[in-house]
Formats: sequence, C-alpha cells, structure tokens
Amino acid sequence: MKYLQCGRYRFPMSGKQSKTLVMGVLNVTPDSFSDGGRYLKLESAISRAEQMIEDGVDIIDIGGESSRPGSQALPLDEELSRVMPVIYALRDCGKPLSIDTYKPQVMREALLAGVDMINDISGFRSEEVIRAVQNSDAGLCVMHMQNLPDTMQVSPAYEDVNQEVTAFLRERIVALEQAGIERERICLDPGFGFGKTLEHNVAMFGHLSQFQSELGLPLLVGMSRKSMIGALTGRAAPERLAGSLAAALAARQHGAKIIRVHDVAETVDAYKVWDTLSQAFSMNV
Ligand code: 9MG
Repeated sequence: MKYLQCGRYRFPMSGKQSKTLVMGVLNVTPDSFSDGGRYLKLESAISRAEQMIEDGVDIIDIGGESSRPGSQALPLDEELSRVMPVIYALRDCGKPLSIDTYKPQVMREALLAGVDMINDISGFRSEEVIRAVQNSDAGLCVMHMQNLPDTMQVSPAYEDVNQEVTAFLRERIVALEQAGIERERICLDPGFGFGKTLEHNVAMFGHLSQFQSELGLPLLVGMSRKSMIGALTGRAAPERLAGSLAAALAARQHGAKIIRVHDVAETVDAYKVWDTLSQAFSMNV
C-alpha cells in the first residue's frame, strides 16, 4: 500500500483504508478575520480551525500571504508574525498542520514549531527551499505555477499546458529525490488558477488521471471558490459553494487524493452522500 508521510501522520493513499483527504484553508491574512487586533485575530483563527475539526477536516493549511492573482509578496517578518502564533496554538490540535509558504525561513520556523506538511505554491524551486525541508519528515506539496501571483494571470501561455506541468513536476521530483527526500513525502498539484486561463484549467482537469499515472504520486487539487468556478457559473466568490462542491466531487472521481477547500463541512457531507449512494449503486449492478 502506498502512503503519504506527513510529519506525525501517515496517510494510506491506496487500498481500503485510504480516503480522499479534505484539506481546510485557514488564511491568516488581514481580510480573513475581524479587524480587532492581533489577539482577536488569533482567537478567530483558532475557532475557525476548531470548527473545521468538528466538521471533519483531515489537514489544516495555514497561510499568511495571499496568493490571489495580483497579490504582492509579503515581508518575511509580517508573514512570520501572522502564521507562527497560529501554528503554536494549533500544533497539538490532533490534526496535521500544513504551512502554505514558499519562503525557506518560514518553512524552517514552521517545521521547528511542529508542522507536518509544507505546501509550496512555487514547487520547491530553489536549493535553499529544498535544504529547508530536507532533514524533516514533513509531507511536501509540490505545486506548478507560471510566473508569480502578482502577474500570473496577465497572459498565461503554454504550447501544451499538460506537458509543461508534467515536465515541471517531474523535474521537481527528481531534484527532491536527489536531495535524499523520500517519494513517500511528496504529493503533486497542477496548480489550478496559478498562471492558467479557464481553458488551461479545464485541459488540466481532463488530464488529472494521467498526471497521477505518469508521475506516480498522490495529487492534491485546489479549485475551491476560484475564478474558474466563477467563470463556469457566472458567480462571485461568496456564491461559489455549489460549483466548488461539484469540482471537489469530480476531482475525487478522477483520482485526486487531497482536496483543498474553504467549505469543509459541505465538502465532507458531499463525500459522505456520494459514497453511500455510489456503494448502493454498485451493489445493485
Ligand atoms: C495556497 N493555495 C491556494 N490555492 C492552492 C492550490 O490550488 N493548491 C495548493 N497546493 N495551494 C494553494
């Protein structure tokens, strides 16, 4: 059976014991929580995490820097002061913590504080980043992104998006393995919305099971509330729940092992209903 090693946790990725993991988004950015100062923001982040745990989350992904299209890089000190208190407060919450960062200094601090996974939207591109995670046993999410968030949606272009994403991910796997990092620690993410048009996103979606079979590692997929859902439904971000649930179900059907979502309770419910109904269906055919 294949596993994904994530720090203190080890998730089966195949066989009867495996299930699609729901990764809940815990953004600690100024627009995420009430404007009541640092302490109140910390309290709100902790209650959000507690709610996610009650709702059935499998991994909590903590992020201090927005990666929305057009967003600017955040100074290191500001990112650390946003995420570290949350990591300290949650490290013994009973669920794996992931840190969403591309900065090696944040990775090091977060690993010392006990996070179980590093979610790097820039795909562990530099030697410094690889060194930061090399001697840990944290899970690593390697994501593809064309350019950087501030300009990535200006004019994304590929000759063949699936080929280029596959080549990038393959090259990163080799670099990580050459640094002595076990394959069991790695999962891959084609990066929906990160330097991609709607057509690119749809083409990548159609290729999900090939990404999985060609690269041989578990896939993490994040489409929740993204502009591709908006483009397909004509809805603004707060109204994209139904579209996001459809995307989460479809991604799972096509092999995604981890789904990164904002709406944990709704996604967990959708999976429960789907599982029961599809089991009933298969018993009848
Ligand atoms: C931080 N972040 C925002 N969207 C994401 C996605 O689709 N995948 C991953 N791994 N991280 C994301």
